[in-house]
Amino acid sequence: MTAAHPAKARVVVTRALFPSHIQRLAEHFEVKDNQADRALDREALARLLEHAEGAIITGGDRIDADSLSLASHLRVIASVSVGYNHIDVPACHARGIVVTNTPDVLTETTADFGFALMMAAARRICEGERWMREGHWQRWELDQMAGADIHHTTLGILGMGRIGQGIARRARGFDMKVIYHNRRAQAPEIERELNAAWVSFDDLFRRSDHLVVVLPYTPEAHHLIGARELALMKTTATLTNIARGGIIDEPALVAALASGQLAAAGLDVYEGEPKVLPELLALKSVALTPHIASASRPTRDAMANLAIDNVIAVLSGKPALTPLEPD
Ligand code: 8YV
Repeated sequence: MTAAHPAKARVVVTRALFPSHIQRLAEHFEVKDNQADRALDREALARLLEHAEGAIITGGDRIDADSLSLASHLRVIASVSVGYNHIDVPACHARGIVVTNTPDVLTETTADFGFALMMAAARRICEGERWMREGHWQRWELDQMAGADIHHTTLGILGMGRIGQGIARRARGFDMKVIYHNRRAQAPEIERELNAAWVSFDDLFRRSDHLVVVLPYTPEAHHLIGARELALMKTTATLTNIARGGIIDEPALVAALASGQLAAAGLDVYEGEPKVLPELLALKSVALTPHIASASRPTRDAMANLAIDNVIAVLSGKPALTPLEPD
């Protein structure tokens, strides 16, 4: 008599992944994918999780007590993101569900993009491109699209974590002075390596020529940057956000840009994304991108593979590679 094969564990995927990811998952699990990338409302998400033992989700999927209400078999939720503000981690842990994210694999790619968006805002690259496409270019002018310099200026980093450090390392090549603010200063050897100095929150706003926001989004970080902070900034300064939209009070940012209180902004994230404030869309001095800081093909591939590795580990009784620990 041949032994019956144990049934494969059931894994659901909320968004389309690369075909190679689905193939990999199918070698191990019974997979319910979403390669058609159908939008899932909260009820559909809860129903999808109902029979699953593992789930691969992304930053757009809100996981809380409601979406977990039917999920009595779920053992692991692997998010294809480093940020996890969309997940009620304590609610998952209370149900014995391991939660994982994708740190490290996206650090360098995201730091590249933060630097690029900061440069685009300062040097008016998006504005110039749009203006050319609109057919405005007739002749050279001395002050045409004249923006701010990057080299030999002061870069401010709000949130000197892994990605912030990646941006600071890039700044060395541009001879920038680097200042940063975190609740706690980094170890002296890290500060030395990055040639970066801790400054107070207000000083970061006062002294930065280019301020890049790379802070995790927590309740304390909600609208951390509003009219008061923007008023501290130099009128020649730029503000770039690659963290989460909710960290900046967007109407206050619009007002600061419109009044000339701030020279330019680079935004990859928005509080109500994918909806964007019409006032932001109308402003020339903002470089806008659709939440793509981690979007290089190799990095998105690595992020999804890390999520898959986490699901394989947990569902085969091993520790997750990158678990989110209870606070
Ligand atoms: C993702 C991100 O693209 O990792 C993050 O936290 O913001 C981006 O890299 C996004 O969250 C989709 O899951």
